[in-house]
Amino acid sequence: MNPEKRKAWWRESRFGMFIHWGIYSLLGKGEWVMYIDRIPVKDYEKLAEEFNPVRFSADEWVKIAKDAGMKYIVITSKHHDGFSMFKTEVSSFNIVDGTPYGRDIMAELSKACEREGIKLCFYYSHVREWRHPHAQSIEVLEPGLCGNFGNFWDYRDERSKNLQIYLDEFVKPQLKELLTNYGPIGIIWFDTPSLIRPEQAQEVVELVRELQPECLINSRVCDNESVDYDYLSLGDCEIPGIPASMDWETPMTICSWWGYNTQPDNKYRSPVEIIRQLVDIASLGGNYLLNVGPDPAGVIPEEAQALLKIMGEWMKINGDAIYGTKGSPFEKQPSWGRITWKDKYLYLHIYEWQKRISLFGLKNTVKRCRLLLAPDCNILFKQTNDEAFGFSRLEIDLPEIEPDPYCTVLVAEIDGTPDIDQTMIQDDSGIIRLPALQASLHRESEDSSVKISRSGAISDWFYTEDWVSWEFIVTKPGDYDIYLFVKSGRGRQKWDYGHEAEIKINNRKLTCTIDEDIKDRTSDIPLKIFAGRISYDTALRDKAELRALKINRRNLKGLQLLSLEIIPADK
Ligand code: H79
Repeated sequence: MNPEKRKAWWRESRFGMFIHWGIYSLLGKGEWVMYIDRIPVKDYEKLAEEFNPVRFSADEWVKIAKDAGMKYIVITSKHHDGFSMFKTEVSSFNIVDGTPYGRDIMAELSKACEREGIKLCFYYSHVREWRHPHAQSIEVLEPGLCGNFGNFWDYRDERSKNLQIYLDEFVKPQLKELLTNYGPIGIIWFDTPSLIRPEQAQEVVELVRELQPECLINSRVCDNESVDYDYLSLGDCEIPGIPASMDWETPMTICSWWGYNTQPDNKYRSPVEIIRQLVDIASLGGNYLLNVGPDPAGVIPEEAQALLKIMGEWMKINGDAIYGTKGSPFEKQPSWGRITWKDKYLYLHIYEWQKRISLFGLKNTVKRCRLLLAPDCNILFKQTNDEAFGFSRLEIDLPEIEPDPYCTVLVAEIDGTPDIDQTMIQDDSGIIRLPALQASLHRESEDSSVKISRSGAISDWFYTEDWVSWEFIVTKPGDYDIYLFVKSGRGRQKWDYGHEAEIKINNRKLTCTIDEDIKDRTSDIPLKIFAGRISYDTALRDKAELRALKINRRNLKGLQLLSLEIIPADK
């Protein structure tokens, strides 16, 4: 099966529902409760006897997903706890043989999905499991850091564990059941590949391919690119700063957790957050897989349902700007929102409603503009071309209407596919933002490893011989403050600070020190470092060069730069 053909439905979909449901839901502490509370297998097994989700309705779940605008459902068939949410011959610890409920919810979901045209997909934890004595325990968490996310309380002898036995005796027979008994499956969504060897993972992949050639496989089957997976799963809840190099998807939770959680620290996201996450991701060409954790009775929590309802109302009007679209053709995100496109349509997702928005660098002719929420509203626009600097500008007057509270979409119909001049130009906000993605990297050190990371930062910058530059156009003379935006570390990660930088701009040389902001050590809000004030007397094309005079690389993070920004002094 041609992989491109296999992926077509998934690319078109853009938006799916993730469901974490299992016997852990009974405890209301998320899907990791067995591990976090070190519950022995023999005690955990007793939970199954209490699992009786009498309010479960496959039709209702599928309707909720469909009404929200989701096109596929990925549900936990077996999570790390080892309980199978489907009928299996491999172990009686499953929903049909091990619970008073005794029904195969996957069979019911498969029928409901088929009826409604939703693709059913299975999450399957294929390496980490706390019940099987041969599942993996010791894992490499990040370079240089090991941990034990396995069951080390029941199965203490780490050397007796043999992942191959688990794969052969448990995982593969279960995959065979999942891919035989429930009709066509959209994706087998693997998780936590950890130390599975590429040849072991490739065997798993081949089994899936043999059983259902059209079924997709995500990259978490193995941390090794030699394995033939279909698309990249980013980190849990990771929203990248730049498009990934292949088809990708972000798994996201609607609240703080995946599995049902009733703890007081569990917070739901807001409608504006989830709608804009979907748009942000679509504008970078990715899929959004949004998770809900049904309760032990089988009900999707009310808070989640309310959010999905709002999402669905937005998608009903704006779905055209999401389904089947491609990521923004512009390298730089506009200050007012995000962009997607398909065919001859550019979709401008406006977050900050205002009298007028501008778009720079579009070389196509715009034929007409319309709003998805008010198609009949007449939209005035103007395209001009600056002779001196050779850039094009599209100005759109936004009508005086009540905008969508989350994101208002304007469609610009153009002649053909987008043709973009990526030159950086001062926009209406007056700010000239020079992002990492658009920097020219000058790798002048012999050992240079400097690159743009997925988060959109210049990273692995360890040597002072390397430098970066940007070209840009200033349209408004005046006084400007120069800032560096530097990535800041979160959680247990140790970041590097104490760097010194030199910026050449407008024939001036500015220097600054990049130090830790001790007030807020844990947030990932970028550090904003002031480098100095400059003054432009006329409009001009300029170049900024950034050199590192000193880089502290003790924690192997080095200088991680997000952007250089030229901000009007009065802002
Ligand atoms: O299924 C969801 C998660 O259970 C799973 N991936 C998503 C899709 C996942 N597996 N591993 N991880 C996520 C990493 C999780 C680490 C943590 Fe923890 C679990 C952080 C908090 C709970 C381990 C236990 C570290 C601290 C406590």
